[in-house]
Amino acid sequence: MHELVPTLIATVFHWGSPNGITQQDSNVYSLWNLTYYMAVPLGAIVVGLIIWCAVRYRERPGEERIPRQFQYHIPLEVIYTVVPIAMVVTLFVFVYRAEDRVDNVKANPALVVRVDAFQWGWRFSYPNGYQVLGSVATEPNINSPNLPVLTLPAGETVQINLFSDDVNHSFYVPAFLFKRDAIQGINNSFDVNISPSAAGRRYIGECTQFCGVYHPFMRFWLYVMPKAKFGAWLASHHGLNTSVAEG
Ligand SMILES: [Cu+2]
Repeated sequence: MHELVPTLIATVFHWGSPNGITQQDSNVYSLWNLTYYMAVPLGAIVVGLIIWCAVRYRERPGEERIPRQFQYHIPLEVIYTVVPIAMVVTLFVFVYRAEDRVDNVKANPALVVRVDAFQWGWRFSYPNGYQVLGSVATEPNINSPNLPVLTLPAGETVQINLFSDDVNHSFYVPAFLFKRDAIQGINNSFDVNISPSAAGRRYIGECTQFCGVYHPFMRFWLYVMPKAKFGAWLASHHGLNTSVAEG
């Protein structure tokens, strides 16, 4: 129930998009808006014309006849060829630019975290050797509170180096407005710069690539820590942590 109100607000005000929490997600969010700014008027024109035609040119009683037949209206055909091409080209340019910015990985991030996806769970490895390992229990439960926690600092660039141990998985945090596939043998890297206003909150993350029978249970928490606390937190954590409910 507590999820319902924000979801409704998002549907009304953001065309259904969640609120993003990273610097990178504004690129995706503007693209999302642009699509709707183009699609909604276009849809209104098309549906409006269909309804208008159906009402205006309907067959009235006693009017059974073949109406006048029209074809080859050149200006109209030019318009309905040129306008969609212009829209597709516009979308292509904006998608290309947004992808370019989202894929841009900084040479010197403040923190690099390795994320390994596997059947079925996640391993998060920090530069000091600290690892969080969470795997699906023998009796999986979609509402299990025992999810592995990926703790990240707010307000600085974090690079995620994403790997898969076995089959294809996908790393998805809805609040990032972004997901990336984890593919065996390939290191997929991306940067996130989480907004300081997200600090102290946790967000759900999940695998979005059907990766086997326990795929739906392959979830994790993202916990956003204030930048000032993060260094001390990391320094006090060592070794392998498999008690995953922390955060
Ligand atoms: Cu998976």
